[in-house]
Amino acid sequence: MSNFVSVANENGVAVVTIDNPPVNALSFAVRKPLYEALIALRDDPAAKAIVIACAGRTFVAGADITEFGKPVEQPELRAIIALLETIARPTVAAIHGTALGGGLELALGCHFRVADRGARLGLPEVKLGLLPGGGGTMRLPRLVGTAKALDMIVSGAPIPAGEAEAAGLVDAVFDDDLLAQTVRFAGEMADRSEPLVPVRDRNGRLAETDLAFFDAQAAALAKKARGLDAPLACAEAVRNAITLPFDEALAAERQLFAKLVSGDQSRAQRHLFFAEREAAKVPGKDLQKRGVARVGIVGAGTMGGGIAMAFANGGFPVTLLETSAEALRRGLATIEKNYAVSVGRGSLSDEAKKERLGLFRGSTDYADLADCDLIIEAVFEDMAVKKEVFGRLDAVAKPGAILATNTSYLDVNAIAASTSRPQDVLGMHFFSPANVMKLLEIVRAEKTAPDALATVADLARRIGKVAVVVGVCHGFVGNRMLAARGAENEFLLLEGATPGQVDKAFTDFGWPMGPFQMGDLAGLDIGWRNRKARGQAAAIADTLCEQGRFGQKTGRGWYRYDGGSREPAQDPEVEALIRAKAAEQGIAARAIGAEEILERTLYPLVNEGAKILEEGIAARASDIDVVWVNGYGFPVGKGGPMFWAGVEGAGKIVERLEHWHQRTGRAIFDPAAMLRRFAEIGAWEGAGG
Ligand code: 3H9
Repeated sequence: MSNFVSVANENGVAVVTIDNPPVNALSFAVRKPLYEALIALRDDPAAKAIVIACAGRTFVAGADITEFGKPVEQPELRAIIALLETIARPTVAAIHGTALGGGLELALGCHFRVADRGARLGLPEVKLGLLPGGGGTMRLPRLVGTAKALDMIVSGAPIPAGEAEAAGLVDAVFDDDLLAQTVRFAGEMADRSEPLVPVRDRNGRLAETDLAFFDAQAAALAKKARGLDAPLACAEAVRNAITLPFDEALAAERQLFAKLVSGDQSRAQRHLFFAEREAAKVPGKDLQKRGVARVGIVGAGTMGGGIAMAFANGGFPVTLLETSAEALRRGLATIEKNYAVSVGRGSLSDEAKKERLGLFRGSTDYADLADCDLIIEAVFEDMAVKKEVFGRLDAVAKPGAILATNTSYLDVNAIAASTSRPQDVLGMHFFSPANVMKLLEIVRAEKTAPDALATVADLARRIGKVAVVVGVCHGFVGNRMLAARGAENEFLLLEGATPGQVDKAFTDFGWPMGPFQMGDLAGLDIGWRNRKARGQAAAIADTLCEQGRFGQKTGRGWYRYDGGSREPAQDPEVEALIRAKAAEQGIAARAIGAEEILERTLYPLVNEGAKILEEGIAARASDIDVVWVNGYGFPVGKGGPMFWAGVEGAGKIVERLEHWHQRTGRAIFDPAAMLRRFAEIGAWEGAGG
């Protein structure tokens, strides 16, 4: 007996309860007493069956992630599962909440699994850059078949109890009183005296596997892995389950796990797991939150509509305001169409669509926002327009309502100052499409009240967003750093690189796409308009726009997209234009390698991040990583720009920044004081930031 594991006898059934809040992770403090309890019960005639259950809000949610990278203390999870499989009386896992990773593997060591109706089961190790290392890749396919197992293990997505029952993963689902029902179930299994077959010996489903089909499925998944090792290792391990004897396959799984857990990618992904949870801990989070029952959105365009959908998806009633009945009708029609697409794709039921649409109330009258507790402005990006909107909101909003702007660049302090209640004003910078993208930058203005901030941080979590609190500056964290990342793009072209070479350096690094392809996708006219408004110019991009080459939507941009294709093709016309512009400026073409491309784009990105930290615009380096991975596609396997900088080494980054600073004189290369200091003291040298 210990504080973490207790044993009770209920009608001849031994109930082993794990109690390790908050998520019952399988720390050493749990494994040791659990192993000892099972040894004692194995030979205890008073226990006709054994139930493994958990106290608190969930079944075991996995191995203890904080223990990875440290020496493993015995007994390991594998030893506990192996022990379970030697027990000659029925063993039953009683699952509520989530049975994830090592938790599900523990349950797979039992003869039976029963679950509460609301439970979810999965092997999410891949999201931590790992594969299930406790026999999950061997046992799950034996119950659900290899196709389903591969899908679950490579996606890492958990499935609900009902689906698990249909797939053969659980033996019964109960609507209430899980523990009592499980004890009754275990007793019945004991009384039946039927032969008990451990999951490891159930080979029927494996024999059904069509290996050629499996390999095709695995190859398709490998294509999507984009440089990540874990999804490939997952597929390899499941294949081993089909082709190798159990113990050999298990040994191979163990080796694959050991390699992944000590590698940079998993370290980076574990860093992100904790970084996201840290980012959620905004100062003042424990303050009394303001109640939010209804959300108002001003503007039903792409951004406003997406934000409105994000709240409706989270179950919040929404009032959508537009300037004219026609604009409102168009906005609502787009929302309806978006939901219809989800229904068509099978990701939303017709009933859920109706429910969500039922949450919308449209209006063209500001007075209808009077009952909203949070009002988010998503109108044209222009200070005068925003100030006018906030003046009107100030006049109609109820006292204590939070007024948020979705601005991407503008000064939230100035917007707040246009109201009589700056303490209630903050920024909520959503990313497009707002109903899909997970990132939310919450902008804290000078006078924002801590409880308003805490309320919005809490709401963000409730609508499934990953929120990061940032300070006021042009472009906040994400867009300000994006400008630094893109500052050299045209120079690289003028000096001899092609858009295709730059983009390839990015995709080889692990980004989903490079900056030029991204520009074509977003529309080059957006940046053109912004540059004109700010009196700026970009020699090549401006000319492309003058020629009507706005990107994918016009079939021409940095690339050509023939016949409506979405695949970019290199365009000799663009290359000729680049060379002509270079000649105008007297720049000779030279060969530019991938390393130089990365140095001149990603080192300025890191440098700007360091300046943001120095200025207190972001509270932690890991917050910046969360922004870049969730909002801009920074490769998860590299942990975000600041973590990656730590792996790359501050010394090397400063040395190369200085090199480019001397050569170009451009400020983006002037090393931040923080980076210089890290280089001097030898911090951030191969450790991860
Ligand atoms: C594995 O199992 C490997 C095996 O195959 C092989 C072994 C040989 N460990 O998310 P929350 C902390 S790999 C340590 O805010 P929720 C978390 O940091 C593992 N700590 O709650 C946070 O701490 P704090 C496979 C963990 O209700 C607190 O618990 N399993 C772990 O929104 C609350 O977390 C997974 O990948 C852990 N395993 O969501 C599951 N899990 O309060 C990972 C959580 O100090 N976990 N913490 O910030 C999750 O997905 C979610 O936490 C869960 C609850 C859905 C369970």
